[in-house]
Formats: sequence, structure tokens, C-alpha cells
Amino acid sequence: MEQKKQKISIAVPVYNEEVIISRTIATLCDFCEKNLKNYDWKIIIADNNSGDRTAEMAKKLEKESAGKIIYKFIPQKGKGLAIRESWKSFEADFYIFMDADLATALSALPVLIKELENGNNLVIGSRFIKGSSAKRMLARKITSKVFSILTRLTFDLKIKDYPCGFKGADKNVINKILPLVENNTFFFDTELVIRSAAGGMKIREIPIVWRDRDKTASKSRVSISKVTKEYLLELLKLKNDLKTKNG
Ligand SMILES: Nc1nc2c(ncn2[C@@H]2O[C@H](COP(=O)(O)OP(=O)(O)O)[C@@H](O)[C@H]2O)c(=O)[nH]1
Ligand SMILES: [Mg+2]
Repeated sequence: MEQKKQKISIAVPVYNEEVIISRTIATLCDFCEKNLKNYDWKIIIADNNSGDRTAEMAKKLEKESAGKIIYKFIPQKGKGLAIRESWKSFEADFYIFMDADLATALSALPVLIKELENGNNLVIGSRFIKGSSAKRMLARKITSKVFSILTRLTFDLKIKDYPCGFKGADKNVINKILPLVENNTFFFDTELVIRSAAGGMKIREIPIVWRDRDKTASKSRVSISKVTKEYLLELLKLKNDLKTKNG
């Protein structure tokens, strides 16, 4: 008897990604076709009203994909909101998101899925553990390291990488933790990790190979100073919230 295939939803948040989207989504789709044969997978392109040709290109990808790629339009901006809405739109066994620039080498995708099947509730691609490597701009490397240390100290956690754009969650996290997550922008997945830890979820970091996007092709959508300010404020807000709720 043929076993029922596990359903996997892969959300890819995009904002003004006309330069890379066709290539990276084709690469991802190809990879899934070859390496996720035993799963029923879908890729959801989550677009927050991009001002460029992202929507047009994503719709074309959807049309040519025989149901494997779905274009989702979310009028209000925010990477977190885009991921949340994508996850909500398609019922699955495992919920994944990854950045559209494929900063994380796709070889980590089957590993991430295996770790979810092994019973971990949340699996995090990590740039800071043994076996990982990250090619990044020095300024990003430093802020990223500082975020890691601050977050670990603030919440007394062992997890090393919080905002990495490559994560997977099971139904427990989606049903019990996701509704508690307030942030809908860049801090969304960091909050998801911290609230998952506070909620007793089993979390595992896996090593990844990370490469910041090629600046000649397109620039990061993230401004370091803006993100740093938001990250610190959100960290404090979350600390207070967890403190109040836990007495
Ligand atoms: N839907 C959506 N996606 C976003 C938004 N901001 C960033 N992204 C996506 O989030 C991912 C990470 O962005 P990127 O610029 O690579 O960030 P960096 O790797 O931290 O420099 C990419 O897939 C972006 O297209 C947003 O406001 N809405
Ligand atoms: Mg990136």
C-alpha cells in the first residue's frame, strides 16, 4: 500500500524581487522535484504589494508550475505577515519559509524536513554552529553576532541563530505558538523561536551554508540601522511580555 505523502508548505516572502525571483524560484522548484519526491510540497510566493514586476513574474511562475507554485498577494507590508498568511493559506504537516535570494544552500532543505520528522517542533537553519559557513558583509556579520549574544543572554537560551531566513515548523508550533507571535515584520521569526522555547517546544538548529545576496544583482531589502533598532526594541518588549505572563 502506498503511504500517504507528508504535506510541506514552503513560503517564500518577496518584496521587489524582479531581478532574482524567476531564477531562484525555478531553482527551488527544480530542487524540490528532484529531492522531495516522497512529499506533497507546495511553494507559496508571498508578495506584499511589490512595486516592480515581481507579481507579474510570480504569476507566470504559478501558471507554468502545474499547481506546485502559488502566488499569494498580501496588501499590507511585512515579511512576517507574508510568511504567516502563506502558512495559514495551505494546510500542511510541515511549514517552512526561506528567503527568496536562496541565501541558504538548498542542501539543508531535506535535512530540515528530516529533523521535523524526527519529532522536533521547530528547526532553525543556523550560521553559528559547527558545520555551518556564512559568507557575509562584515557589518552584517557583526550585528548578527551581537543579536545572537543579546538574545541568548536576555532569554537564557542556548540557541545561536534567531533571524536566519530558513526555518521549519510542525503543527504544534503553528497551532500553539504562531497565534501568540505579535511581530509581523523582520522580528517575526526571532519571536517565533523565543516563544517556542518558552512554550516548551523542541527546537533544533542545523548547520547551513549561507551566502548574502550578490550586491551586483540586487541590494538587501534590509537597512542595518533600522533593523538593529527594531530588533533591540522588540527584544525588550518580548522580554517584558514573557515576564508579565509568567509572573
Ligand atoms: N513579503 C515580503 N517580503 C520581504 C519584505 N522585506 C523583505 N522581504 C523578503 O525577505 C527576504 C530577506 O530579505 P533580504 O533583503 O535578503 O534580507 P537579508 O538577507 O537580511 O539582507 C527576501 O526574500 C525578501 O524579498 C516585506 O516587506 N515583505
Ligand atoms: Mg538575503
